[in-house]
Amino acid sequence: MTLTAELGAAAPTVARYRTAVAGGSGTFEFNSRYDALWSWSVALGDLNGDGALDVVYLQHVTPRGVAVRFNQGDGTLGDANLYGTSGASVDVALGDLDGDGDLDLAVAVGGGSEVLVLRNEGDGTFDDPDVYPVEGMATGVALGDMDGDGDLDLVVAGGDFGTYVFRNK
Ligand SMILES: [Ca+2]
Ligand SMILES: [Ca+2]
Ligand SMILES: [Ca+2]
Repeated sequence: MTLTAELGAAAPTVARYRTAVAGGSGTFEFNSRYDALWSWSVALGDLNGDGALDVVYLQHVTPRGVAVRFNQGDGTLGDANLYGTSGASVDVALGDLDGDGDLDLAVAVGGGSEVLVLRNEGDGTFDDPDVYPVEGMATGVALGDMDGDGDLDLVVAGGDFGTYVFRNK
């Protein structure tokens, strides 16, 4: 399945695992580095719909937040757009959570004991997040259609307090 076809499909998509379309040896050489303050967790997805994979990572220390760097089309990345978080965020997952065809973000904020959902405005920018509190620390987040109704649900690792499932309404 090509990236374009996958992102254009009506079915919910989670941009975490992909199959290479051609070749590759499975060994790597360093290419480039971009400045960040304690970069933590990383995910790829085409957030602005231009066909090129963009990069999302979490900036773990002040100024804390969710950082988005758009792919310039040649694999190089532009400046970071930073969306602030109250506490230190530790994990991010991408998927179309509101079914409008663009990739949204789910972020586990360990320092704030909450999960944030940032809905894509369509161009890879994000308004204020929806906040879902959990007990203890949120330590990980994953997206998938848990109840088989066609939309992506939210599963959160909550440290000592267990694992939480949030069903998409
Ligand atoms: Ca893009
Ligand atoms: Ca969306
Ligand atoms: Ca569902």
